Amino acid sequence: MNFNNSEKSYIRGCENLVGAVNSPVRAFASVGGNPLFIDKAKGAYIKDVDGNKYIDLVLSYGPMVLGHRNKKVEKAVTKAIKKGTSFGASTNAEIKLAKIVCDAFPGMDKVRFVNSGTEAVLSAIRLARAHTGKDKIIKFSGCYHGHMDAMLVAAGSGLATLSLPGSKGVPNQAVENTLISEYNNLESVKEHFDKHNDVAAVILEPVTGNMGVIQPSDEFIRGLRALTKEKNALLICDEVMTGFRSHFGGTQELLGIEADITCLGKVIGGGFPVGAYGARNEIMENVAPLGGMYQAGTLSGNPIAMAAGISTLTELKKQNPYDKFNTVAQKLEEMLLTSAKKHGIDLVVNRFGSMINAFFTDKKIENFTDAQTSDTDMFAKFFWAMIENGVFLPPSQFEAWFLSSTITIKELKKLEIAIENAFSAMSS
Ligand code: KE4
Repeated sequence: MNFNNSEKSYIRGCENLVGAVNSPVRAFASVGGNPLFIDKAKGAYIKDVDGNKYIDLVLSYGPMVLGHRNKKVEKAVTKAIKKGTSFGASTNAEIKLAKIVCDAFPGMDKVRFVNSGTEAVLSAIRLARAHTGKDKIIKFSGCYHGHMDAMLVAAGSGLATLSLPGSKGVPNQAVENTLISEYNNLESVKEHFDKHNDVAAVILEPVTGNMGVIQPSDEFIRGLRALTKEKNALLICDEVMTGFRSHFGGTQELLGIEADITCLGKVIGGGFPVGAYGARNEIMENVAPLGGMYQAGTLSGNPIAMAAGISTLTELKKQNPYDKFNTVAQKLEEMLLTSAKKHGIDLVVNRFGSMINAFFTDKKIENFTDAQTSDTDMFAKFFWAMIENGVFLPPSQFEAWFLSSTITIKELKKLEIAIENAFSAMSS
């Protein structure tokens, strides 16, 4: 495969962009080599600037659940653009998307649209503090909730990949109210509540994607819900990645819990910058202009992004691809495990709905410490071997791979061959 044009773009990109990227994970730091530059995409496929074509399991880290250039979404966006792109005033499109989202989440009466998952989380944390009058926030190591100061403590995703414990530029004062627990370990949460009576909220990814895919145990997730209720703390489910990916609504519903505040992003923007946070009325009425908690945004509720979100969720509801996602993910898991076993490679596959990933370890992966036993060098070899075989995976052991509804038997056959070729090359 030739990557000459990507390399030229990388060199040019380094002139005026930091590391030639606008988000660290795109730099391919943890898999080595130079990043790919993408030219275009359609359906289940993406093409780089050298014309190499790949089955896309990155899907923009989640948003492209209908695949690239879905006809209905493209038509809706094109129509919206012809009416103007931004007004700084309310539009009916915001009302329409808000209703679709709130109707999909039993515990959500109102929603506020913002422009990214990070903005959704920082607003949700401010809201939890406003509603409870308390300051402490408990998060879980390995979970990533965007790059707000208070969350950049033992975060997963980019930081885990770069193995930085926090981030430079985050003052101690910004994280002194952030407490860290271990995912799937309820005791580690109880310990904080035993020591602190000013915990405003616990925030978690209801199924993680940022330390690879990890499901909560029933005992953990239900215990966490009960504990937060008992301690008058709010439960914030960060569904930026999981929202609408494994069920038309929140993963929380599949897990049998109801969050107090839910954060959303990715899928609800259909490839455009949209984040959101929502809750029942008594909580959301704290938010300006109704209440004293301030949060604002020039492009919040942007009409083009709303059109993309409305058409994506409308098409998603119509397609209802969730059983198919489970079937495709199960087949992918079987292919990975069968081929890894044949070539004597230690592999664990975790999946939940349309999120799946492989860990190069023989350990059961239930938390970030487990995930870190993965052999990231093996992952890097696998990543490039899959690129050579026409499959684009997220360039990090600590990311989820995503399925879109455009994946068919044809792509599954290609994936099976690619996996077998990759493991065969790695074991020889
Ligand atoms: P954004 O600010 O990147 O839109 O969302 C932050 C965020 C919040 N919560 C969860 C659970 C998330 O997964 C994310 C962002 N996810 C990463 C992928 N691991 C985005 C990819 C990137 O950083 O470039």
